[in-house]
Amino acid sequence: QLQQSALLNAASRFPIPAGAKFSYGTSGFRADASLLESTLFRVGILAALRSIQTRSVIGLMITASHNQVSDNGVKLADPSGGMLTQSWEPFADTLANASDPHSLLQFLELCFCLTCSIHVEVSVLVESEIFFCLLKQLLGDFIKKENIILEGAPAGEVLLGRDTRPSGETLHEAAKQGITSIMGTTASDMGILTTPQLHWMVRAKNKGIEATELNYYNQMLTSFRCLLDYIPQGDSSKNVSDKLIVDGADGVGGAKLENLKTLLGYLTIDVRNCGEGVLNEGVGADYVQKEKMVPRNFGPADAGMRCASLDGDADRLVYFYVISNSNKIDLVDGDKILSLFALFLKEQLFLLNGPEDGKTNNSYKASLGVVQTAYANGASTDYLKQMRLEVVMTPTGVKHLHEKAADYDIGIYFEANGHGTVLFSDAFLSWLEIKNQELSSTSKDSDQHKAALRLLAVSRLINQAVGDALSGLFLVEAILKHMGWSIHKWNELYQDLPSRQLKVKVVDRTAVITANAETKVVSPTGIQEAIDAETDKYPKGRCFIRPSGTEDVVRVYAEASNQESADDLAKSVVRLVE
Ligand code: NG1
Ligand code: ZN
Repeated sequence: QLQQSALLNAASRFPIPAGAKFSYGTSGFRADASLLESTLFRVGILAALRSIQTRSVIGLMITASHNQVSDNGVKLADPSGGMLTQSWEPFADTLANASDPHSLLQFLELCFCLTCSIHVEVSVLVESEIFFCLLKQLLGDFIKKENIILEGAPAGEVLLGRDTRPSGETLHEAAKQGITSIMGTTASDMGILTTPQLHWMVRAKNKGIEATELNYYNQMLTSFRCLLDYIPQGDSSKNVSDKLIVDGADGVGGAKLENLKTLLGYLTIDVRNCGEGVLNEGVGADYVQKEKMVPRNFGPADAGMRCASLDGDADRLVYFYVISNSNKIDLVDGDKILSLFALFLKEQLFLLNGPEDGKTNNSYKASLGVVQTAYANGASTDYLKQMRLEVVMTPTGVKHLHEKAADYDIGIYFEANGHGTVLFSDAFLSWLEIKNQELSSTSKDSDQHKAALRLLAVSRLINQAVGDALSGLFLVEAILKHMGWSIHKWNELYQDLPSRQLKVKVVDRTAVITANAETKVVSPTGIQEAIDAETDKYPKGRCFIRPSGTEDVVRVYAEASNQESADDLAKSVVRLVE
């Protein structure tokens, strides 16, 4: 049974703000923090139901990532630690918006394909009077539709995390009330965390692993040190500077890294923007990637040094170096991180296959794939293909990339903005564990054995649940040391095509519908032909538009052989959209 009185009492404290419309987009709900209490309460309810249905622990993260400090947001982590299953997103939308009869009706239609009689009945109800009844009915119907058996089901558990935004505390309280109003579901407060830490904890807890922050750090640092232990002997790694400067975006990631940095052995990290300034303002991975300018507290004195930037909730990572005598940077973005990881992992797979590839009794042909979106720089895609890697394109949003990457034994995905990770299949990992044991008795410390150890270490270092700036950073650092590469050498893998990204405020962004991994507009008609005609005017021109999933805008991306052309192409397509 739903605890009706608790639910109704709590619901009355979180009315929906007038005129607000919420949509569970690329990364959950996001809005000005002052509008979000009712949403957090309802997402809390949804998380509790998901936990009961899956009989697993669910995560609820309160963050608006790289957006301004006055914004906030919420997203759910499913039992695997990945994003909430897409089939529940419409329920999240309807629940978050369910004070008006129209959205309730949509929900009911979704559930039962209802008849006109109910249509009339619902539409005559007056909003203010029926709020409680709607919420109750909504949940009741939803519970039936999703076959959530409440009776006899163990109580649910939801892990709650939040970033450093001041609004996080109040929103956390609203979410907790929503969670605990469903059948004694527990809300476990994990405190202030990076988004990937919470996803990691959900995954760990559901696998029976201790889901503490300390355990997260231990696993990361042990595998980082293991990778350093197996760096090839020689001079080249000695040429890699031991110093790294990190921009923490004045968010949660910088503070976490600050705690870790004394435990790193060879690497000396200078963490700046740890929370003393305004979150994401002139700092952070999004700013660095989009503006290509030095973040606050960086300047000409840092010229040439290896620098990295995290976003506000530390699930994005980009590298850069300051160009001499300027405030401009050379960006080493998610595409280059992906390329670095792909080269390293391909090399390890090659070594692992060993001299007798295919002839041993215990061989395994592991598949390796890389996943990108249309925002990946065209030069990166060309480069990856030249390296004979299998490249797949998906729509924007981690859930799409993650799902594709999971098709491979080793699937690497990255968005150009620095969100990505490496996934290992269970089948490959089980085989690798056995192979490693075999090699440690037959050919300990051979190239093949070291490759097995490195691959196992990467699978433990890199977050298997979601893109993670901290674990990504440690993997980059270990690989650069392994390769003996400076950031400059890494950046020379290929040269980015000049690009420009712009956004257009529109009345209704959902009017733009795309296909082919967002590279073609199918509606409104005629616009794609106009974009093609513009693009054809520029050598190496490429351009696409898509509705943002996190902001009320349509995004325009253009690429061309020089910066002026990329700018012109983007601007002319903006005019087409306006
Ligand atoms: P939208 O607003 O849907 O473009 C942005 C990023 C995504 C992803 C999400 C979640 C770009 C162009 N888009 O989504 O890649 O990171 O935010 O944070 O960077
Ligand atoms: Zn983020």
